[in-house]
Amino acid sequence: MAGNDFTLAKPRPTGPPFFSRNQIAQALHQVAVLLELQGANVFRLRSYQNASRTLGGITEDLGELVATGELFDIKGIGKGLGSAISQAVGEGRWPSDWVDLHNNTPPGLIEMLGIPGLGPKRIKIMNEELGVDSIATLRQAAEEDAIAGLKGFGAKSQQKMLDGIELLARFRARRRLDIGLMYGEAFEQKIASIDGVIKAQLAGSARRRRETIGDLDIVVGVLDENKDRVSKAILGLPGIADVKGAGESKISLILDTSIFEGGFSVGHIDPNVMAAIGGDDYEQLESGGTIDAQVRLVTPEVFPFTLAYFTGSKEHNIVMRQRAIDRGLRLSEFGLVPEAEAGGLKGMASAHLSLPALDEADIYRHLGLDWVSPELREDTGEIAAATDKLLPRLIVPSDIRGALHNHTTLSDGDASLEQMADAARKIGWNWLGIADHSPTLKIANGASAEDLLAQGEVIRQYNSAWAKEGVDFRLFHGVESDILEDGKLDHPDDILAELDYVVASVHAMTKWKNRDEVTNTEELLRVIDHPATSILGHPTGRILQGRDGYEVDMFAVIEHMAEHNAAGRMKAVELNASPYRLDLDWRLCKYAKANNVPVIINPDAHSVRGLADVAYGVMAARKGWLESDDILNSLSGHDMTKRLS
Ligand code: DGT
Ligand code: CA
Ligand code: CA
Ligand code: ZN
Repeated sequence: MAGNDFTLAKPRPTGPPFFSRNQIAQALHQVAVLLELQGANVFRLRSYQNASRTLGGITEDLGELVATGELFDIKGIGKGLGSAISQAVGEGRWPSDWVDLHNNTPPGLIEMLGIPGLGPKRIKIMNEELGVDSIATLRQAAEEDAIAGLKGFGAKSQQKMLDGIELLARFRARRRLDIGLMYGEAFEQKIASIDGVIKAQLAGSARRRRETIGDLDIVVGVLDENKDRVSKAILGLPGIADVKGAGESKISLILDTSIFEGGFSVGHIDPNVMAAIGGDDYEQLESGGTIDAQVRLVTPEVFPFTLAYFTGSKEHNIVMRQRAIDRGLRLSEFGLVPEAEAGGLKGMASAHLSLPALDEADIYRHLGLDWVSPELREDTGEIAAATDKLLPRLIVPSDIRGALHNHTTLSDGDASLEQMADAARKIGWNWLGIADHSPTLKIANGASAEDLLAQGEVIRQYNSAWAKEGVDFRLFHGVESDILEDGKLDHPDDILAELDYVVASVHAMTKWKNRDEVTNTEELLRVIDHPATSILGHPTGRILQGRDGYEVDMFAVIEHMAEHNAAGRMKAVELNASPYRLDLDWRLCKYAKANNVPVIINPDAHSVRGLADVAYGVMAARKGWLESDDILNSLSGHDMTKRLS
């Protein structure tokens, strides 16, 4: 069951302790689930559930609790479970009845547990009543409408299962950028700290900052004589769920969440997003996921070539290779070899004939090019720009001086206005915009006009106090207004006129997704025409790996915004920086830039921690070729005041 989270973890090679607290808690939870699938006694499975929860919450070191025997003193850990856990942690052997339970449960039933919203109890019922024994047979039964008729199920839960199956399939195929980077950076660091490793660097789509990642590619620089030892050390790292192949200079494996020492958490998800991706089980689904990784071990001389090759993209590589051919050179992952000298030699055997390169920039220089930032390597004009020395000066995180779309406890945020302002100042921002939800969005506790105006009064007080104290920081007051029927905004016009700005957003996704592109586009154009609208929030409503956006002609939308801007009316398009959204898509950033439509990178923060999401927006904006002048975030508070007036 490679790649499935529902297995007993392998012991660490160096123990005791052979398993972490997390792994034991996970194993107990799984036993409880498997017992429930088998219809075991409720009390029995509850004791496993409780023990799992208890261990999940303790702060003491589990290895020590086992070593001293104090484990048995913990409430809810009886004699039986205590010995089972001690054996696992102390000797690296799982109890045989746990192993049997895993081995004797049909794999198809375990596979179904991965579907969000579907638990063991209902799997058991469907198995007994309809003979459903895998995801495939479940889908078939649901499509034949057989599930809806079962007692206690219904058409709604049948549809939810179909949606869950689709979500799971997407989710197994790719992971979001934030998750991929979390794995990738943890793995890169662990490899880098192995003795004998000269350099370890993440390549592939993660280095190019694609919005989703298929697998991780890591290039490791190591001397030939250390290769074997380093390979072995990599295979012994924690977090490896399975090894798919291990050759002399190439290792393929599967990582799971035990790579994260501090545990795994997906952070705050706002209720809209949560609703779109299958509810409460989401965190569990996410933390159960895995990611594939491919490691290449090469000598330091070859490292830059291998790094460039495995950074890709494939399309970029093809153009690069052709450019080399035009110059009588042969470019590969092993080097840049003059055709005339290579003769019949290929691959690693020709590496010693390569033109030298200390880093990637040398490779590009050999081909008459400026070094191309990895985000741009998608064959969308970067080679031509690198030839003509016209590559953009991409934005950097320190260009960000503030952001305009953030929530507080007035709607569905976790932090107060004061906490958000403090946090923004602490990270060195010069200003912060607050845009809580409008009344129509009940799921997000949209604020009334009265509360909104009161919030504005508080903001004015803060601003004048700061001005008096000589503090160079200010708050802007906005709203995230729902787009209603006929391109109208939530709140009456006179209320909206009181604000510094309005983020206009679609949240009625079902309605918008059931409509055609023309209708949706026209509606957006109308809302852009509304004099109060200053920013179009998360313009397509997509949730990465969750749901596609509604159909809309974003080119027409951007062109329409361009007309307003040309006439002196500021209409900015949001690049929502939440890693669940990254909407505006990076592919459209360049179009906004070409049309002089300003982009605002907004974290859509629902907590103090959420402000940090702006980093993903910066990655996407870089990928979209944006420079400091193209984004509103780079303005000073003083200039922002002028832009919004
Ligand atoms: P992913 O994993 O689907 O998110 O995307 P990548 O770009 O990481 O793709 P992956 O992992 O299949 O391969 C890593 C890089 O290796 C890719 O970006 C470019 C290079 N590469 C792989 N296959 C080919 C190929 O057939 N031709 C060329 N020129 N380059 C390739
Ligand atoms: Ca990859
Ligand atoms: Ca790969
Ligand atoms: Zn929103």
